Amino acid sequence: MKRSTILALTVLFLVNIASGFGWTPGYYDFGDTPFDANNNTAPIDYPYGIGTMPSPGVLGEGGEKFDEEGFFVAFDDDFMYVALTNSFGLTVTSTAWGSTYEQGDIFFGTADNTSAFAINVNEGALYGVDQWRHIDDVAGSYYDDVTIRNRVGAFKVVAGNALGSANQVHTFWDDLEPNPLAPGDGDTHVLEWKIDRDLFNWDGNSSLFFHTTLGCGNDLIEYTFPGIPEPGTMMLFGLGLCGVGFLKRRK
Ligand SMILES: [Ca+2]
Ligand SMILES: [Ca+2]
Ligand SMILES: [Ca+2]
Repeated sequence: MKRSTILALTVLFLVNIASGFGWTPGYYDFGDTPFDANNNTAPIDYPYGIGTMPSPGVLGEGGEKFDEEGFFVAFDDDFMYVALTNSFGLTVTSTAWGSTYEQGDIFFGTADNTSAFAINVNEGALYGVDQWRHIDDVAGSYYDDVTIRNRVGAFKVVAGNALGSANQVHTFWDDLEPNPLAPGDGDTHVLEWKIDRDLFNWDGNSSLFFHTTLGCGNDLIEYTFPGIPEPGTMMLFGLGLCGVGFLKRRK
């Protein structure tokens, strides 16, 4: 066997090991890792010297315990698929504060109302939202810090219409995360939902804005789905490429 062939096979083998993570028993294959740029960071500059890490950063219990670590959205013709990765699943308890905080609902909507809809994560149901509430007013939460309370925004649905079920699957991996924030460990939860697109009113090509937080406001996920290109746009793009091919051939 040539040395280059051996090298190619070795690389293939290593790639296969690296992509060993699967989304099973999930609904959609989002790729090889459940983490994205949200892992070990927060889109908020927290006070007390914590900075842009999930609060409390590397102090005390550490922000790892409260880390929201990945968020994924995809559509096919019939369904919307959403996945959230975090360190704790549906609830996390702070031993320092003696409080338990819930994972917030998954709010989404278009630019004119980014909290128009929500996946109620406890019921596994999709809601049209009439009223939502902020994070919990309990020990250890950022409720009293109005800037952060407002920044993390809608936390749970209070009133609305149940539009239908959001099929939900919750998977736990022990020590999956390779580089957790000190003094945390690598415990990883992935929550996934599969929702019938007919349940909510969306034109398919407007951007959809998603956000979710947890009851203490210690982290936040914000995600923009850019919309699905209209078939007309795809066709024009295709024609454009054909045109390039035509021009090239004429040279
Ligand atoms: Ca993490
Ligand atoms: Ca995070
Ligand atoms: Ca983690």
